[in-house]
Amino acid sequence: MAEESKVILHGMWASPYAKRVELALELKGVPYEYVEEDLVDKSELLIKHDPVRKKVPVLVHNGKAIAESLVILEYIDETWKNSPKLLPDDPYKRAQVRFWSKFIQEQILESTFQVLKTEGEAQRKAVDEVYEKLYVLGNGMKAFFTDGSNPGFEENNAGILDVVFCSLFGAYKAQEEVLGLQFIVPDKFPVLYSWLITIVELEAVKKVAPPHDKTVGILQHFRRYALKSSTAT
Ligand SMILES: N[C@@H](CCC(=O)N[C@@H](CS)C(=O)NCC(=O)O)C(=O)O
Repeated sequence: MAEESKVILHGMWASPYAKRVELALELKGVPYEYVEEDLVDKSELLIKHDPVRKKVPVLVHNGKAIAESLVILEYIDETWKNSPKLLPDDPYKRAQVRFWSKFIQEQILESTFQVLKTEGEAQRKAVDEVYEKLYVLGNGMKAFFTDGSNPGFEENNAGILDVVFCSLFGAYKAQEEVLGLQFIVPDKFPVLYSWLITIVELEAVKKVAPPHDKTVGILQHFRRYALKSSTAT
């Protein structure tokens, strides 16, 4: 454990990016203070700590601020070296974890937002795009898991990839309720499905997961707002 640590996390309960950091701190057993941000009226401290993006999450460790969720996850792993190791020791496996985490962040997350923001034909197209990307991820994970890189089947071997995947699909029941469809369809994506249902059972995940009804509420709100804005333009 790092000595004399004062850790503050600026987050927002529904942010998948902030959830990743909460989950990583929880898995590592790092005590921290949590500051819930109102994203329409951000705190002066958030703006001071992240003047470039002014976004959550920001982790402040002994007065030093770190922004960008994937950067923060690596910082946590390098600072608190106790298990679980969030990144593998082997450089090649580490590179794979970084590659697939970015793939989830840059490709899949954006496409799932499109599904939430559209309806009718546009939504069908967006869903197909998510499925294409999940198919690629599923194949990638099959290869990754079978070479001995276990996904987080236990609290003590969960890593960055588990955290990133879970931050996007951990609330899959709420997503299904709001959208009336499944992203991680068991028959289409068996590896991803068994990975997901295993991760959501981890104690740390249950601890940081927001309540189902609250998540349904914000997804519905976000969807209504996005659909209204698109018909207004
Ligand atoms: N790439 C960033 C994305 C962070 C992000 O987009 N955060 C959103 C909340 S989900 C935010 O703070 N939005 C406020 C704004 O854009 O003003 C990360 O991984 O940390």
